[in-house]
Amino acid sequence: MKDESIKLSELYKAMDWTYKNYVVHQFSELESTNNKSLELADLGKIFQNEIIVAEKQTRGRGRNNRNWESPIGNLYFSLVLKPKITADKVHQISFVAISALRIAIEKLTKKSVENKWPNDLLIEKQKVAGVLLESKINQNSCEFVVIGIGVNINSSPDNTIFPATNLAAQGINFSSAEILKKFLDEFEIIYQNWLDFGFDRIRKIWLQKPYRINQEIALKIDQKELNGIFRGIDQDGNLLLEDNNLISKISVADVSR
Ligand code: BT5
Repeated sequence: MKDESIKLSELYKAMDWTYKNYVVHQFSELESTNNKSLELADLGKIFQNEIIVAEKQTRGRGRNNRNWESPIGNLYFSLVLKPKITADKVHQISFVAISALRIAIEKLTKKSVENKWPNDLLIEKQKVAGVLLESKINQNSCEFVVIGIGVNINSSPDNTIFPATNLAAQGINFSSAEILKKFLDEFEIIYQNWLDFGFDRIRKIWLQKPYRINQEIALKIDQKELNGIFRGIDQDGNLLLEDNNLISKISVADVSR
């Protein structure tokens, strides 16, 4: 693993550093840390617990290829994992990651941070971070997972559908390295918990701080809007929406309100 890491840094002029079991490849600019991680993982040139960081991204992505505003000053990284799991469990890792990030930010900042389903973090009801999980599946088993995370540290866009914020605007000052390290501290505990005991533990951690639980929410699914009461998440991370005393399970949507 060490030899390959060195080759990678020579090849791409990345600056490398290590933290615990993790190797961090730090780039000044990339299209997207997820794109680079997916490309390298596919070529077999990046391994479990390696992280790609970029100081800025020129084509940062959210879910469904949406844009993730990525100017210099915020944190953008992707962590590569190779868990021995079946394809149906892969999406659970995004709840593991966002829960670790929430706890990390709460511990560092002493601010209350909420989970907006499925994997956004809110401070004062505004989005401060998001996760984009991507993976390669081969015959129903997972070859690798890329956990992409963006945290707004110094700036946030003001033209988003759901309001955005950043840590500086909330009076909080931490460097991207401090946030990344704290995330890794929390992630290694929660990830191991998930591997050992399954999703139920993660579900409970996620449900410690859900945005608008037992309140009216609006969901966007493609062009349609659904309204109902948010009743939490099920054993697989689906959103539970109550309408007319009926509960529906929603696997893909945006909570727009
Ligand atoms: C997400 O998508 O929230 C996942 C964001 C993941 C970004 C990281 S950065 C490192 C890694 N490399 C990548 O290329 N991506 C990952 P989603 O839930 O689809 O939210 C996207 C929506 O959030 C956009 O359509 C905008 O409305 C809004 N948005 C864009 N940039 C934002 C920002 N910096 N802060 C808050 N909201 C933003």
